[in-house]
Amino acid sequence: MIKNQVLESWIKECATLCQPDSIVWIDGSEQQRDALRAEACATGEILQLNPDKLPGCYYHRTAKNDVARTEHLTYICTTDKDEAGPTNNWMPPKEAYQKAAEIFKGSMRGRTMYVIPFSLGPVGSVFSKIGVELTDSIYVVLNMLIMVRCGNEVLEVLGESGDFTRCLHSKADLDEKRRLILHFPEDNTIWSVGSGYGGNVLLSKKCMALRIGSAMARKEGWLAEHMLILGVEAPSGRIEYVAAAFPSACGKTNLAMLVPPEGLTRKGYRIWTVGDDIAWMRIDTDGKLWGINPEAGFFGVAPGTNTKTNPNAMATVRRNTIFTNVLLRDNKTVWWEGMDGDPPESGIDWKGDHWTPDMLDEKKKPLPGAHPNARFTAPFTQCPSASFRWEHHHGVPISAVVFGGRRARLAPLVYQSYSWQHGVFVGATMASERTAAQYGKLGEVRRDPMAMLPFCGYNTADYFQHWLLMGQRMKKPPKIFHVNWFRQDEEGEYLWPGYGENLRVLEWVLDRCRGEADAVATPIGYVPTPDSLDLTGLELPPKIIEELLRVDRQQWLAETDSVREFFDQFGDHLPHALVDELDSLKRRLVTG
Ligand code: GTP
Ligand code: SPV
Ligand code: MN
Repeated sequence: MIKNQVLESWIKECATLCQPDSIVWIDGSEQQRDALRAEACATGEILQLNPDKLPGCYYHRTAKNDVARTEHLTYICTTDKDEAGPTNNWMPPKEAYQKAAEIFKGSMRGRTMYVIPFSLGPVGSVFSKIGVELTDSIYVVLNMLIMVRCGNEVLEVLGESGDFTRCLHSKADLDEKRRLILHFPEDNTIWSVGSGYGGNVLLSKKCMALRIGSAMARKEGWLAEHMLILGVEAPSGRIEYVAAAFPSACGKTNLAMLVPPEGLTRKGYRIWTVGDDIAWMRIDTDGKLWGINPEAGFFGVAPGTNTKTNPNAMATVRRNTIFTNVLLRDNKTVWWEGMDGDPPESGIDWKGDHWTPDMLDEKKKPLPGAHPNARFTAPFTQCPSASFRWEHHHGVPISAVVFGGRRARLAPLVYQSYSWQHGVFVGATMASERTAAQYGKLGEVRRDPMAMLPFCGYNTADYFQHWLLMGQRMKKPPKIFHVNWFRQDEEGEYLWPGYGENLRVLEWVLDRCRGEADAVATPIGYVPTPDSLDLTGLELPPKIIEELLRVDRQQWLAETDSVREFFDQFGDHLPHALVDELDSLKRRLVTG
């Protein structure tokens, strides 16, 4: 085995700090995976599900206080506070290392430290980056084995002198007061302690692919984004790719795995899933933007997933899947709110308590059996719509970039920006209602630029500038759009049916990229004419369509005030181009 001295001495250093009883290298073999599963089953860390109904599937429950990313305990640790910017929590590196070391100290006594070498992106591709995660959790190891390419082949590419992101994780005692998720972009290092939940501990995901990744991307001139990538195959056989950024739990996995509604299937449309959460994109020699999905698995939201909303996800999670914080049925299968069929008569809920569907919580609302942020971890290749270009080392060419949020009011179903610069403004000012994917007040509207608010590893204003520069460097930049599947009526009912029907909007988006669909120029951008959307087979009254596409000047003017406030916090860092865009928007809204 090739020895990387820097890796060896870093592992030694971490072992001295955490004091594990032993160190085990993850080689990526089935044999080792089986042994780890058996061990975790023996300790109760995971439970094997019904092997007839859910072969290769396992069940895990996190601690009750540890069920979503903890953004308030997540820090960007740079020497200069300005580098982290006003939207990130910041700690000076020295203080951060010291604070976390106190918690890491001896935290692995009586435990094994697993060494997981992994590659984000196909092993050896120009896009790819290597990381090594050290963890004391078998649950983390088993998830990482699904989520990223792990093991010896990665060490071979790393070689004797290759660089890698140093990811240290310990559950420690899972105490919220002793939990920290720390990023050190200057040292290419991540330290996470005190949690056992997904995005806090699968360090390849949000921590490396986005926070450290975005900082690398700025330096190296590419983009690391919280985006799905999908291919739309048109009746002619032509496939065009769309990258879309929606905040957590706002529909990326669903859109990425979309099944065309009947009307459009008949037309001959087909969807190819390239990625559902993260996109790394570069400008290729043709002057266009190309993207890959750096991951190898899905860590998807379970509640709401069923054979109608997302049949591809349901097919994906039938085997070799880890279910976290869902309801455990008496027959050792799983259930969650919004799954097909009736709720089971009884089961064990995500907290580990006996559950029946008639139980109520303190507010007299039905007591959920699964946590709203319950997740499945499943291999990418099991998805029936998995793109045949998924592992292509050049990735796929991106025709359109789509931003979207969850907004009951204001944002129409879809609109197109006037230019790349305007599109960056649209992304920079997007907002969404808070979901269960992070701690905080549910439903509160917050600005979430490019769906990266919790994931940008440096000053968000500098990130806007980076986006502007990327556009200037491209010969043929993708067109930029904004969508909102979540517009509601006065009763709180969704106006748009969503899910598969969203393809109707993608069709318009791609037609626009080719200059083949009609639109009206409004103050906020191009909005479809009602006839330019193919709504065949959808029984939506014209009044609803009108409402979905309506741009309310007064509401948008109020929005510009809130955007100005949002921009103000960035001071000198904010690119002038975005202030110009805000002024132009206001002018268009006032003068029509
Ligand atoms: P993360 O994994 O947290 O990044 O989430 P995500 O963006 O991948 O969201 P996901 O696709 O898992 O969807 C989250 C929730 O939104 C689920 O409960 C879905 O059922 C719901 N959802 C997704 N698409 C639509 C849609 O078009 N309309 C409506 N009304 N709900 C949707
Ligand atoms: C998200 O919250 O955007 C997720 C889940 O994709 S987590 O991995 O927890 O970040
Ligand atoms: Mn996500």
